[in-house]
Amino acid sequence: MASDFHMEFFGPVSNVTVDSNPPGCPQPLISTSGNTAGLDWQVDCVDPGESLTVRVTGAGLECAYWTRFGVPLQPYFGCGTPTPTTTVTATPAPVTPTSSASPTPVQVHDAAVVRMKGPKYVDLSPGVPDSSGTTTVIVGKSFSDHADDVSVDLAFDPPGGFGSNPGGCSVVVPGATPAEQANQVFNWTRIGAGTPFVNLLPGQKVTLSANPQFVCTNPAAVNGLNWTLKAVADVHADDSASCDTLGEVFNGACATAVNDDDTNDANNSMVRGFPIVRAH
Ligand SMILES: [Ca+2]
Ligand SMILES: [Ca+2]
Ligand SMILES: [Ca+2]
Repeated sequence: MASDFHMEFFGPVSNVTVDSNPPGCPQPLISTSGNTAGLDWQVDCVDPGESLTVRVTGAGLECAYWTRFGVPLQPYFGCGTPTPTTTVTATPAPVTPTSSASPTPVQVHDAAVVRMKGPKYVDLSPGVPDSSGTTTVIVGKSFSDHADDVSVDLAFDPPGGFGSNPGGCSVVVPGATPAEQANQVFNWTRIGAGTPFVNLLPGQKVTLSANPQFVCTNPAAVNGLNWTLKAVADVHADDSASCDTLGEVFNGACATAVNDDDTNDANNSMVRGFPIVRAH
C-alpha cells in the first residue's frame, strides 16, 4: 500500500496534473518545489499493481518513488528517462488490502445536443426524393472541464414508424456508408464535419449540416405524418456500436451506452418530429 508519490526532475516543472488516479483514491494534494513534485492522497489507497498517470510541464523525469505516509518504499524508479508524461506502476510490498477511500469524480464529461433544425415539410410523389431542406444538428459541451471527443448519431424514423414503415420511406444521405444507409442511422459528425468525431473544448459548439433526400415509394399512405429524428451526443465517441440501428436508438440501448460515460444525461439526446409528408 502507498499513500504518496514523489518525483524528481532534471529541471523545474509546473502544471502538475493527474491524468488517471489510482482506483479508489481521492484527488491528491499536489505540491511542486523547484525540481520536485509530490502527490499526497492522505490515505494509503494505492494497492499493489495499481498505476498512476501524471502530466507535467517542464523538465523530464529523473527519479520517482512511492511512499507510505512519508516513508519511501522500494524500489525507486529509474532515472534518465526524460519524458513529459510518465506512467509508473505501484509495486509496494503486498499487504492485506484494507477498505479504500471513496473515489471522487476526477473530471466532468458532458456532451449535449443543443439544437436540431430541419425542413418542416417534404413534398413527395412516389419514388421522387425531396432534398429541398437542410438538416442540422448543433452539438456542444456544456459543463465539461476539459476537451473531449464527441460524436453525434442521427436517426431517421420514417413516417408511421420503422416497424411497419407503411409509406416505404427512407432518407438518402450524401456520404453515408452502406450500413448507415440501410440502418437509417448516420454518424452525423462524419456527414457534417467530415470526421468521425470532433474534439470540443468546454462550452464549444459545432454545427453539423447536410441535405438528406427524403423519399417514399407510397407517400399517399403516410400523407400528413412526420419523420421522427433523434440525435444522440456521445462523449468520447465510443458508443457507436450501441447506437447504429433505429431499434437501439429508440429502445433505450443507445441511451444506456451513452449515459454511462456522460456526467449529465439529460442533454444527451433530442427528438424532433419533422418533416411532415405532403403527398402529391
Ligand atoms: Ca451530456
Ligand atoms: Ca460515450
Ligand atoms: Ca458509454
